[in-house]
Formats: sequence, structure tokens, C-alpha cells
Amino acid sequence: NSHKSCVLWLTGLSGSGKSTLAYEMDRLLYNQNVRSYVLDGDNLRHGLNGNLGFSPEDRSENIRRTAEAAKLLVDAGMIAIVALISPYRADREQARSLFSEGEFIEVYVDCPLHICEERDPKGLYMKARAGVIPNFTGITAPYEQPFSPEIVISSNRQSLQASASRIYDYLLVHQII
Ligand code: GGZ
Repeated sequence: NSHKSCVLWLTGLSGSGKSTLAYEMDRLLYNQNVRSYVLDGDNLRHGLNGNLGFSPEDRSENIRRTAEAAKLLVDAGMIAIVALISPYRADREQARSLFSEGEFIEVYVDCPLHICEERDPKGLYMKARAGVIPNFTGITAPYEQPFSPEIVISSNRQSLQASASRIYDYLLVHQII
């Protein structure tokens, strides 16, 4: 079972469903004997990126390191699944520039801010509104929507299964898997 390697770069607001979708893709690929690995922002911030905060500079560095880690996985023949807010276009384009044509697949996990805020699984939006957490994406820090992502997922309008299938089909159609 041979497959090509690539990076699925999931970008979107906190609470948009990036991590859930990343792990669902990972599971789907595993079941098809495709080797993949999830690089999740929230997890990486406990280790590799543990010294970084949420200033624009720290987010850039967070994205740079994670993109380099994804590149190592791609060089090892795997599908790297990255789930980072990655709110700045310039940082995402910098990440893209590390990869060959067709290797970097930007997936915009699109979910309206008010829905993310209603979900608020960790109570972070509430803390951001209260001014307890500064520089919070969507509230007191910007999120720049991708202009031309390879894939757009409306995570509030389609099920997790449907979203994962969309990405899976993209990989099939582009003969990555
Ligand atoms: C945005 C924050 C912040 C601020 C803490 N802004 O949804 P979560 O909680 O579990 O995951 C989010 C995570 C964002 O880390 P990333 O590495 O993906 O961000 S970036 O790509 O912009 O570097 C969120 C939590 O950290 N979190 N403070 N101020 N999200």
C-alpha cells in the first residue's frame, strides 16, 4: 500500500473543529493503511512550542516550527495533519513555501465566530470577553481568512463524517492516496 506524502494544514478559529477533524482524518487514513500523524497546536504548546505565547511574533514562530516538523514527517513519507489556528496569511504562506507544488493542502475549517463562541468548550471565549485572556483570536486578535484554500469545510453545516470524506476524496482525486 504505497501512497504519496503531503501536509493537510487545517486553519480556523478556536473551537471551529480543527482538532476533531484532524484526529478523524488520522483514524480514517490509519484504517486504509496510510501513515499519518497529527500535529495539534494545543498539544505542541505543551512541549516543542512550550515557550511561545500568542503575540504575532510567537504565533509566527509556532507556525514556523510546526511547519518544519510537518516537513520532517513529509520527508519520512507520511501525511502530516496540522491543526493550528494560524491566523496570519503571511505565516501560512511561509509554511506553504517549505513544500513542493501540490504537497501543501490548506484546509479552511470555516465556522462563524458566534458559533465557536456558543460552543466555547474550554470557556476561553468567555475569559477573552472578560479581558482575562489577551490577544484572543476573533475577539482581540485578528483571524485572516484564506483567499484560496485547497479545501473549505463548513464545520457547522456538515457533519464530521461528511467533512472528513471531503478531505479524503480530495486526496483520492489528487492521487495522493
Ligand atoms: C487563541 C488561544 C489563546 C489566544 C490560548 N488566542 O481551541 P484551543 O484553545 O484548545 O486551542 C487554541 C490554542 C491555539 O493555539 P495555536 O497554536 O493553534 O494558535 S496559533 O496558530 O495562532 O499560534 C486555544 C488556546 O490555544 N489559546 N490562548 N490568545 N487561542
